Amino acid sequence: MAEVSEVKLFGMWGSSYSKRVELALKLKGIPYEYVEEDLYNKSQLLLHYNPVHKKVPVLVHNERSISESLVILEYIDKYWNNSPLPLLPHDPYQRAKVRFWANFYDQKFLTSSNPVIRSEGEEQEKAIKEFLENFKVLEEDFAGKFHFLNGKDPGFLDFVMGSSVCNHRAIEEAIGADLIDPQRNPMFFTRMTALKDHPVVKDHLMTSWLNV
Ligand SMILES: N[C@@H](CCC(=O)N[C@@H](CS)C(=O)NCC(=O)O)C(=O)O
Repeated sequence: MAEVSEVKLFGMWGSSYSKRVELALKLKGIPYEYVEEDLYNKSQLLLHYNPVHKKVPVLVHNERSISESLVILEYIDKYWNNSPLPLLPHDPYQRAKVRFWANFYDQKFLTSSNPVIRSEGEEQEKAIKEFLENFKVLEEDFAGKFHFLNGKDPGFLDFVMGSSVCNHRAIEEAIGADLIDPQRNPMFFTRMTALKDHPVVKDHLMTSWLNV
């Protein structure tokens, strides 16, 4: 570990974005203080540390704040880089690929920006079709790849995807249709099932969170 550090995470229990950061901190064994935010009544500290987006998660490391979950994950990986458990691959091309898919995943599938839940009728049917097509694209990129970064422990993309499986399930319930299923998305399911069984995830995530 680089030096004595004071690490605080401002998060919210139901936030996939916060959850992925928590999992990364746990995996790397970084001690931190967790501060639960009420997003209907945001604390002055949250507004101070994330004046631009005013959202969780925010990581405060030795009084310096970092926001945006993907940026935070990269920071954690870079700062605590002598941990035996890297989040991103060393190879620059592979790193770029992981970042690409993480951005794709957030842009296409996460609830807040997801038109599947924000539309009705024909528009919703179109949004569901697009969701399935995008998932197919993601699924095809996984084909033939081992589950985790080092074959044993989860990495960046696993946490990005795993932290939001329960969101997909909530959307499915709301719209009354399956979005992801083991037949259509075998690679995703294999990867998420392995994630669910990983000790860090088992200890820190409710099983319903990763209901694959
Ligand atoms: N792109 C951001 C998204 C963070 C986000 O949307 N956080 C939500 C909670 S899940 C939030 O704080 N919402 C409060 C608000 O929109 O005012 C990230 O990756 O960290």
